[in-house]
Amino acid sequence: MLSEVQKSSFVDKGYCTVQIDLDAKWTNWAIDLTWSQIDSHFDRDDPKTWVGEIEDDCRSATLAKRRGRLKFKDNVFRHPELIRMMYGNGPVMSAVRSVIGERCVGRHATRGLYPIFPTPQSSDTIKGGMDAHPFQVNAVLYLDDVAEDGGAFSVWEGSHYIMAKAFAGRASYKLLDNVEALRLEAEARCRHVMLPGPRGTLVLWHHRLLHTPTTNRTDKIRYALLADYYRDDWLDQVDEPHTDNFWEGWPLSATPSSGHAYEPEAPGLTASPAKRTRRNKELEQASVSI
Ligand SMILES: O=C(O)CCC(=O)C(=O)O
Repeated sequence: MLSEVQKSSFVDKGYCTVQIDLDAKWTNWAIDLTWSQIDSHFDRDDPKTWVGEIEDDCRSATLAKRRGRLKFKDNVFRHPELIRMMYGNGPVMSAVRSVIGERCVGRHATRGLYPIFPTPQSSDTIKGGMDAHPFQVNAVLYLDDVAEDGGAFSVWEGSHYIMAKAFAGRASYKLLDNVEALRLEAEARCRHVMLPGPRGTLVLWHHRLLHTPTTNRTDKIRYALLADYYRDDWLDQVDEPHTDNFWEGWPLSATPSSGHAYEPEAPGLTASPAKRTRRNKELEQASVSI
């Protein structure tokens, strides 16, 4: 069950964090499972070998080119223990039900295991992304401690109210052509925050929130398990248009005291690439607690 503060954060900023008491036996097991998917020329005990071409379930590319980010899905996402960690765990389900409601159902697959290897030489450029598949809330669960510069998940606070316009309806999942313009608007108007946290940190974020994993500049791998959640009739709603009530169908509402977390639209507020790069550098240096 989320507190009122966590629920308000989800409504206003589009995300909240929850500390889950996870047995180290299972997080270590999930880290071992991650390693079972990694190309054998990467030696777990020898970081010097963590270079060059590597394949995950999306593509084969050098670690530098993919900025250290790997996604393991096909061989692991239906693993019963991963499903148990995300859909059979009382505190996780209770937190997710606080934002989706009792009609949130467990699923037969997680998104998978998403490690981020150190690539300290990567550029500072940060670009937000949107996901084009059906879900209502995603959860990022850290399997080990994640430092701010250690590949933390990051979001643009309040951007869900802006990025929702990149979809035809409230549950539709095909991106419209306006997505790039909205992304620039959200990056200019919303605060970008990194979300570091100890092992067991669960980040719950709204499906319309602009987000991105960040570069890992430490010497330690970022380990995470991701899973999507939605209510049992979500897929039936894909053709439903937006309504004036952003939170229709959610057990949440914007309160009179809640404000949008982003800057009001101002004439001349633009996001030139130079400004954005400078701002991203500042943000990367700023310390943001969860
Ligand atoms: O690995 C992460 O921290 C997030 C991954 C992500 O943003 C995505 O797959 O949409």
